[in-house]
Amino acid sequence: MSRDTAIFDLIEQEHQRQLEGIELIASENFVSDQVREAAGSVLTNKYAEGLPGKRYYGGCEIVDQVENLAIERIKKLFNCTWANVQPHSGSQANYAVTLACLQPGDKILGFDLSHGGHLTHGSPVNFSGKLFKTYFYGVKKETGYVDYDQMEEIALAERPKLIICGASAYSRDWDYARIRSIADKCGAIILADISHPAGLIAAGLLNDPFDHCHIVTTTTHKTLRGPRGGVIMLRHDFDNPWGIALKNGTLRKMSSLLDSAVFPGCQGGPLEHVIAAKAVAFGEANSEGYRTYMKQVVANARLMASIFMNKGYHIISGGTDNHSMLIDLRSKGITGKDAENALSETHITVNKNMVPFDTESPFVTSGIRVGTAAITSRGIKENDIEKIVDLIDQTLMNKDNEQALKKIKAEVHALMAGRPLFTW
Ligand code: DSN
Repeated sequence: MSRDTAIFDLIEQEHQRQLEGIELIASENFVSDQVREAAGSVLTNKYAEGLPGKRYYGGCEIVDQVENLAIERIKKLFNCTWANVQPHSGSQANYAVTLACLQPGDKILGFDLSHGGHLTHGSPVNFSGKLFKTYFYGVKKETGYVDYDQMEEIALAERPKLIICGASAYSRDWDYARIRSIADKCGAIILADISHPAGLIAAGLLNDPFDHCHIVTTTTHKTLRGPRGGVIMLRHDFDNPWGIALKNGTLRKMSSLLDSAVFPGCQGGPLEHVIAAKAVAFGEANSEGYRTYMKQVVANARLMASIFMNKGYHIISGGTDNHSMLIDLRSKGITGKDAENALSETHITVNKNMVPFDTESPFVTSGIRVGTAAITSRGIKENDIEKIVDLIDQTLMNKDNEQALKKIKAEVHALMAGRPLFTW
């Protein structure tokens, strides 16, 4: 069979795009060669519906060991007692949690998408908003920090069955103990979706959600630096509070309901090649080298936020505790859409993002979200951060000047030249 040059040429073009540009999308990262090798392995050929040791197909004795390794490694990483590593994505993981915990029409209290939340936390255009009755808390206008008083007020008035914390565009740490005290007052289960800061939590750089939140989900491809995918975890398993029992009358454990919600609830065959790549990434994350990487991600983000602020940019909440920041561009008279487009001209990749209390539509937006996980994987340290902020600022200030943008693009390529995608 001849080589499919149409596809492999495109893959090589994407490889070059990744090598040459400055990648600042807060949810992206660059994986190690071993993660890519596992994800592209012959395990893609195998069907393995079910769980290790309890499959619906023969020939699973090897993939059982792969999946068990992935489970053991993530349990060690987060000091938890149970994990399901099969969700194909973070959205699938969150879907499985709602399937395990809720009935259609039940109430969810989540973080407002336009304040930094995620589609699966109750947005009306997502399953979470279509199947459930949803309520939202947001950030305080004056501070940009989560408004826990508002969360409590809505929780006590509406008594949701599930409170979701976690975000896609929020640069501050979460007060999980406060959220637990609110949930206990209204009898809610808490889902912490730690997709963005998972790596920082694993490295001990942020508050630990596990002791306060009943269920934790994450994606594996953001700060965790693994293949695209999701995971569900519990530190403390518990009897489900809804009286769902086995034939012998014993209540089913939450872990058992979650396993069933993933398969057969919302997925078929697990992607064992991706699970192998997850196992490799979890192994890498269980190391001193990874913890050093995470500390550098945070140091780079803090410095970047402070340099932006010195240049007159408005960072929501006035800084960052994690790998990301949300920049409100209204003071500079530029929309998020125009900023994203201008930056792509100079080969700096960001995404336009709603800012809290935004007056623009989600297609235009007033802000951009910036993250440092990917550039740090390429070896960027503090001494390059000022240059990167300068290149962004120059691009935005010259967004209609083609000649200036060309010159900036050449500087971007020079800064990234010779850097591999992944450095350890
Ligand atoms: N789309 C992801 C992000 O960019 O944060 C969340 O799913």
